[in-house]
Amino acid sequence: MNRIILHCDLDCFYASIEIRDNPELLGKPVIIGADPKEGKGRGVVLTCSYEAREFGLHSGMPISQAYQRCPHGIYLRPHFEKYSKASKRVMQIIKKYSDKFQQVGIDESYIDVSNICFNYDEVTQLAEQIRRDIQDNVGVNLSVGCSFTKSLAKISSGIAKPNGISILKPENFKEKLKNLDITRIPGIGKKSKIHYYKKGIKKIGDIIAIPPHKMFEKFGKYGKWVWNIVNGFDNRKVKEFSKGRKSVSTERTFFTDTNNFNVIFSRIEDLNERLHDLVIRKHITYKTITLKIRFEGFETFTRSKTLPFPIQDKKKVIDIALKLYDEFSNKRKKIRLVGIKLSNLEKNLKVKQTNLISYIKA
Ligand code: TTP
Ligand code: MG
Repeated sequence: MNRIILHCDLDCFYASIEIRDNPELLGKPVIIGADPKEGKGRGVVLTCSYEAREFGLHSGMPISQAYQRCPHGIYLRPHFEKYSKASKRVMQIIKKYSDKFQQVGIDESYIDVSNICFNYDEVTQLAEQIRRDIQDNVGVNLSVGCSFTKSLAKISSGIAKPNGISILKPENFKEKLKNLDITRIPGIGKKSKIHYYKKGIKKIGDIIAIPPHKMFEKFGKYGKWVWNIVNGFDNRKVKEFSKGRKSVSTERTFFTDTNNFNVIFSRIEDLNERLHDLVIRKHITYKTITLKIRFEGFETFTRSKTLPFPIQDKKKVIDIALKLYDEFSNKRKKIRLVGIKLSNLEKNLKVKQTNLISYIKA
């Protein structure tokens, strides 16, 4: 019997919380991120409502560009504490439905319900129940994707969005995927798609059809991984790496507050070295990299990046940490503390220090 895995992901999470708390925003283009300052603002869009997405807005877009495309949008600053509280509540609720539960981001989780549901009607009922539970108790929309592997469940939740359920069964998943654009695959974004397009690969069907060794020749290890997942080969289990340990992190306070980039950079490198001594020794891979910054006066912020699949790559962490650092638009303030956290951990005895995701631009 195939496994049955659900991937649960909230719709436009930060924006949904703001809309929940101010229903007048419902149905409007709501953008969460930096202050656009009438098009002159710095920083990025963290997320936006589906109405805003119709204007081409998306997470990571410079806020100035978002403003050009959607000047009448409602631009709000984030309230991270509120989101963190809602996230904890959502995860508590989802966890009730299965012991095999794995949180993978602030608003994303997998549950394995193979021992709970025996056919796809039952799966649909269960997914509806979870969605109602979240709506009644947290007041936001959850989309649920179901399939027999984690990666197909994740692609499926993308199909389900917004506010729906989608099921990819062993007997129909190839048919349902074949006409979708390759950017539906986790990890293939706007930049890496160009690479695939150049070699004639545009639809998921193009990947399904190609012999696997060709994918390896053309796109390396990541290409082979992509071939495997769209053909239904992904044995990864829904399980936390360890009940006790969900992340590894380290942080340091500066002797005196500083905004000297070289000092900050070398401290980030030190922290990264120390974390990698540990993760290499313990054969730990991670998917999420978080940078913590405390400014003078104790204002503390974190920024995270979650990759589509686990890595153990010291250099990549530095690259990502620097990009995250760039997102702090308030560079004039001096910094008191920096920290790095690696989370979404998995144990992998075979892990090598290689850059498995060289095709993904972070
Ligand atoms: P996502 O689940 O990727 O996006 P989303 O929930 O906003 O929208 P979707 O309906 O497509 O799932 O991310 C969850 C939250 O994480 C998002 O609301 C804001 C935050 N986030 C960032 O801060 N930076 C980012 O680059 C992304 C992608 C998300
Ligand atoms: Mg989401």
